[in-house]
Amino acid sequence: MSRPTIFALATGTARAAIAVIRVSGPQANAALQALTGKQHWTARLATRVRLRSPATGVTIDHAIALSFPAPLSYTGEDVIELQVHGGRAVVAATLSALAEIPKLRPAEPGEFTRRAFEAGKLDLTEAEAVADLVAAETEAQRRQALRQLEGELGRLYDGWRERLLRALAHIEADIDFPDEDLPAGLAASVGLEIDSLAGEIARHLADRGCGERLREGVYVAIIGPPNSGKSSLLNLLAGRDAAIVSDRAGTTRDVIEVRMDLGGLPVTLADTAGLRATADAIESEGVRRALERGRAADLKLILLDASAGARLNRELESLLDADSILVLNKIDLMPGATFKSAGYTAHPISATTGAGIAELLKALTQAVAARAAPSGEPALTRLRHRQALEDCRAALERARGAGGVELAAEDMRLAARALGRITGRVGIEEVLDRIFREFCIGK
Ligand SMILES: Nc1nc2c(ncn2[C@@H]2O[C@H](COP(=O)(O)OP(=O)(O)O)[C@@H](O)[C@H]2O)c(=O)[nH]1
Ligand SMILES: [Mg+2]
Repeated sequence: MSRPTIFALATGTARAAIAVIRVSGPQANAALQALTGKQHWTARLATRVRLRSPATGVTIDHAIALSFPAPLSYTGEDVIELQVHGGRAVVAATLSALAEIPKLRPAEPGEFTRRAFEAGKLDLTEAEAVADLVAAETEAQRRQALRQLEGELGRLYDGWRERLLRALAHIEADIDFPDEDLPAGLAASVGLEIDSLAGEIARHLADRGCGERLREGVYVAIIGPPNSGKSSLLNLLAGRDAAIVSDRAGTTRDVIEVRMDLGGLPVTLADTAGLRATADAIESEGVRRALERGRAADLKLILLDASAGARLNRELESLLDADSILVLNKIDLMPGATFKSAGYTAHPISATTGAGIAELLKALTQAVAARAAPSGEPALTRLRHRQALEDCRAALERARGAGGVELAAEDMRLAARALGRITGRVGIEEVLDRIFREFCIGK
């Protein structure tokens, strides 16, 4: 039985000039013929067509059609792409016309890319990079995703795996032909290779999570007592009124998040409820959430009201660490005052006049860059990869300590399998569904 032919809108659902609808599978060309009446197509040549409903013959739209015959297509199957006018009704009518054609069904999220992976067009790290590129909001995220799409990570992990398999082959030769005269020093050289691989993997793992943070965004929480101007600062940095500002203490009760682009790096900036003891049940839940976000945040902006004495309460004191930037707000109320702080560098600002904001932004951008800026090295970008690499490293360590070649060989096989899981060479069935579920439909 041949696999179903799938179709989906590849572009977003917002109204746009053009929408692209993709069809992939053995019936793709039949579908194109059913919609256009035209039988012969030049591969990859944009052709103007009149799309009609196969059921009623009624014209749906004037469109551009492209045919990508297998195997020179994204999925490796016959693919057609229709560029229709981007209105909702045009898209809906085209999709329902496709649904009427036998053996066609709507695609699931990531199904096109899954087929591309299954056809060997991409390895799993490259497939994941497609999702990252689609999700990339900032320049650095785009660059990281593109490097991964171009195979940088896949080559690194496959390269390690191949070295490991080569070392394993030496050991297996020793097991299978114990009486043969294997080159002297073989066991020692295999041991050295394992050490050097384990060292490279350990260095790759010790990247302080920069690649993963770049993918997900650096989380920055604004924390402080009520009325210190946290919501005002968030609005100022975000450039819009995302949070309610009021002179009533206890106004912000939930966590409000905005996405920002700081020098190409993605940041989620969170405004939180002011920290204070309160009898109000909703407000105290807000305080609990504020503390939780503060502890989990990559960076904290601890904001105090300079005109109110700028004292740290016990909760704030406990949050102040190397990931904190201390900020003194409302300096406009204290003209002529100088701000000296004991032990900490504090940034004096006014969320009302904008004084000091440029300097604060500079400090924040630097702190974000220290946690997420890409280095020249290929970066670890996903927890899935990290876990497999940890498994690999643990197996390599066991191999080094194993009492006998057979046991060492088994651990090396496990280590190689852990690496193979990352690029999708082995043991992948259980991870595929999870990976491709995270995609958009149409990709
Ligand atoms: N004078 C002055 N007032 C400010 C400044 N920042 C905030 N405020 C005022 O302080 C009050 C509390 O601000 P808000 O942003 O709601 O504080 P939050 O409770 O920490 O979120 C509001 O009346 C703001 O207008 C500032 O830099 N200078
Ligand atoms: Mg507030």
